[in-house]
Amino acid sequence: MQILHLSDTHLGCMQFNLREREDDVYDAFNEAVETAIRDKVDAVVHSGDIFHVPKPSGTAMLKLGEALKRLSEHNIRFFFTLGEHDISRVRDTPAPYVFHRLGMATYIGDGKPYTYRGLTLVGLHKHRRGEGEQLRERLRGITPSPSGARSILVLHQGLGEFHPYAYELVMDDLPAGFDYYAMGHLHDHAVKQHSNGGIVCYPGSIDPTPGESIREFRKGFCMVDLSGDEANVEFIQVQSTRKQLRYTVEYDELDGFIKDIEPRIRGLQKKPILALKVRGRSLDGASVARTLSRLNDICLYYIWETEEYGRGVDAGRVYDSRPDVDRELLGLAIKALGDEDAARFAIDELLELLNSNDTDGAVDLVWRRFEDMIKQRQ
Ligand SMILES: [Mn+2]
Repeated sequence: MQILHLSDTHLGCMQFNLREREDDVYDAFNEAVETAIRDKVDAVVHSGDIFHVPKPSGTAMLKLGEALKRLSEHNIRFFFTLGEHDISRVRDTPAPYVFHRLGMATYIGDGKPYTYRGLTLVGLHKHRRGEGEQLRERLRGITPSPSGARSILVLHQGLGEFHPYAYELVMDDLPAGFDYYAMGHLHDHAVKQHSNGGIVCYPGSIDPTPGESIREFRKGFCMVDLSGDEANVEFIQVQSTRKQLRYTVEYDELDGFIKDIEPRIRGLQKKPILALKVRGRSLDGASVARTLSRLNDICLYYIWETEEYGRGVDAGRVYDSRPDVDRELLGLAIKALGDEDAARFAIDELLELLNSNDTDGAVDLVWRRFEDMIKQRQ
């Protein structure tokens, strides 16, 4: 029994608003599908965030539909749960669920066990932070296959042991006895063995999404062999990936730097994306821009910032790693509201809707939250 596990495909997502970046995501997705077919896996398991938005474009829908058709021609079943990107805050049929209803894929986010070629699959759809208690309650009701057959649990949640502040669960909340915990939500690949013996694995996103900074990365999916005593996981890196590179360059050496990297960049199969920090004294922005314009031909997209010595860091400096703005914002909200749960609700859920001008969704969410609070007090 072998499965291909992938997650966070975010079909339809378009980093930097570039059509090429949308196509990159489809390329990566198709690569996973073709690998499943070539390696004759029994099933593909998707742990959620199939689409980037709850109302995906026709093209994104078509790409999923075509993939499902290819897989079914090779007798490979596609099982999935839903991530927060798939679920609309206003009541509607989630887009991936359409394929379940048409018999082209199997939704397993309802907590019921599914048996397939001797394997038991159970999953839950994404539960938001405010629903943590309901989620843990539902997990307590889930048990692996009693027959000793292989079983896997499919979830789209953050785990505290993998991500120190964006999580709803810890490993101890996971019901024991599953051979493999097919996780989605975190976009970096990570795998750990649970103290109960099972393997807990995030394949990560298949390509960088708009929230991820420009940096070098490894994106891919997992081949999971369940025929031995223990699940055996192999991470397969996507080959069609467009490289993203980050450099810090001295102003004086900028010209030489571009001459240096040009042949390397031309050797790549796809034009890369570049983030540059140019450091020096008495920087002339216009001259930097002129020099860098030579990158237009060889890069799909580049950004640059300057840092003037002696003047500290300019306001628009490029961070070496992703700044922890989320954490800062959350800290301030907790201070203001005096309650962590309320702060997480405000930042993670309400703010997101209000930012996209979804007032109806925000009102609906506040009502649901209010009803939940009343229920909890009864
Ligand atoms: Mn995601």
